[in-house]
Amino acid sequence: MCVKPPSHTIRPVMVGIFQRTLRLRTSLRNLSLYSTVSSKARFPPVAFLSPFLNCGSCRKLHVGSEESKSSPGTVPKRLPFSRLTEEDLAYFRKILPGRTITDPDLVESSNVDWLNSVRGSSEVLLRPQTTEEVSQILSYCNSRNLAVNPQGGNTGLVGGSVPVYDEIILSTSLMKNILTFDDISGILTCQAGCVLENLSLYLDERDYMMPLDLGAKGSCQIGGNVATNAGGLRLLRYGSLHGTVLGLEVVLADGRVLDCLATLRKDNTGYDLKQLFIGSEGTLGVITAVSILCPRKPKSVNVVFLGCETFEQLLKTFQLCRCMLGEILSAFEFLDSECMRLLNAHLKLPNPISDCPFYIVIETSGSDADHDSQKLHNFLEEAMTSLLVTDGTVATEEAKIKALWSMRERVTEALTHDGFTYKYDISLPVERIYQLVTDMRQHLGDRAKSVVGYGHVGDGNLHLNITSPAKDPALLAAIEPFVYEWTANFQGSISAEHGLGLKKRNYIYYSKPSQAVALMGSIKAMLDPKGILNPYKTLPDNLK
Ligand code: FAD
Ligand code: 2HG
Ligand code: ZN
Repeated sequence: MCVKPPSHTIRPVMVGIFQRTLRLRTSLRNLSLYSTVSSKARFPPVAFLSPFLNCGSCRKLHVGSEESKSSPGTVPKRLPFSRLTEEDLAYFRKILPGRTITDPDLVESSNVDWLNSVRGSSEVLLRPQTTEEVSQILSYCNSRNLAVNPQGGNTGLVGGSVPVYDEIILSTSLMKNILTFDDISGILTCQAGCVLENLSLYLDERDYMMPLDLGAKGSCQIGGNVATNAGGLRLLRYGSLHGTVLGLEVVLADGRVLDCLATLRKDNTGYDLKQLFIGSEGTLGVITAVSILCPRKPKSVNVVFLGCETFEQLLKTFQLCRCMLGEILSAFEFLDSECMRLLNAHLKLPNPISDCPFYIVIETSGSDADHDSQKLHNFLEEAMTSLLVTDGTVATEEAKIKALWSMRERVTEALTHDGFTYKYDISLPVERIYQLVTDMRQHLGDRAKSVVGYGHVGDGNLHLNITSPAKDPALLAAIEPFVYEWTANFQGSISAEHGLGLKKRNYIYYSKPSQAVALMGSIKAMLDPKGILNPYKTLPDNLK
């Protein structure tokens, strides 16, 4: 039912549009919720033992525990790294006085991931402040054959940010200095441990902004963002970090410092080595500093929250949006009604419009409020009169913009309250993305508690999340490899933006040919011959 009057957040100019189209909404109530999509299970479920561990209130397993060894295909075996000794600790205390943490209560939070789904058993957390200190740590660990787990804000979603066994945790949290900012070019250089939101606030005061934004901005660090090649909510407009990162400083496994911290837009002197480290998930080097190209802060920002009856209409709205909003479009995100149900139930966030099967968050960013407002007005009028959208609300003030964005950004948080969550981060041709959700629902029947779809429509990136009251191996066996085979069948990627980490490392072959994976193995062997950097992550077990 999409007949609720538009909420108070609609600007006066928009109110008329929504009022005029109330009658259209009523007629839409008779349409079916979903257009027909093939829901035949194309691939039979194959039993699979997962590296996922219990989370939330459920019983936790330790990756390195005896119990975990009963899943040999999935939990990697501990590699023959040295064990930490008192001599090692004495060395670390000498170079990092007061920043070599061994109190188990203090190390605990760095051993467990944000999802509370994987857990290591590291005994030491190192907190360097300078590149030189990182270099000393790695040089020592390499010579001693001690494994190291680089860690930023520990918000990663694929089990890459925490140790699997007793790897030393090297945290960049104290490396939080901004080094330079050029207010002509908009190029920022900073240490890797700067929290994304702090960088955004710093730039905001200077009329600039970060080219990336994500729900974890309050905790994630720029080094972690680069290491995961995080996509987020603004990729549609500002592109990926492969384009906006201009330079990196990286400490290699043996302690050598690779200074590629260029601040140039153009530099074709040989191979672009920094690209290797973007998205390498801490397996090739520790990123210690980043230079990044930042766009000007837009003078006018609008956020629209719309409701649609079908995913086909949502896609048509996307097309219309690109056509009519063009250069001012900065985000086009979606969530389905199941996400809305979880936001209401678990976070008490009320739906800002009437109930619909699909919701869209559109953001425009431009330099002329009147011009942007006129464009948005024309777009909304067209979208409403052509029956593509059935209800909506517009925000121009910061607090309201934030409130509308939270409907999209907080779905991940809402899911953590729904039960044990199986997460899939899939790239597909955009017209296919919701078909995976409907096919999965059909495939699982009532075996799952919730099956929800949301994500970055503009980037063809679906976040398919499935919950169950507790960890459920039978459910998992029904989901995987079905989800990966389905994705591969449409030439999609099994990891659009979160990386592979521990959880997805062995599924890389669904999206990469074996020659490419073998070459990745050669690069790893060249840069980290002893394999001390983030072992058990990203690369499949057969390469180690
Ligand atoms: P961590 O989680 O600490 O580490 C992630 C990986 O990078 C690990 O493999 C780690 O070893 C490595 N690493 C960290 N720092 C370094 C370093 N300095 N050098 C080398 N390796 C390093 N991701 C998206 O792409 N888009 C989103 O929209 C998005 N939204 C999210 C929303 C929420 C609520 C949450 C919890 C996560 C979200 N993520 C998203 C996941 C995303 O990958 C991370 O939030 C972020 O990029 C990781 O940064 P971090 O500092 O927390 O890194
Ligand atoms: C997002 O876009 C993040 O909100 C998280 O990438 C997605 O939790 C997820 O599945
Ligand atoms: Zn995402």
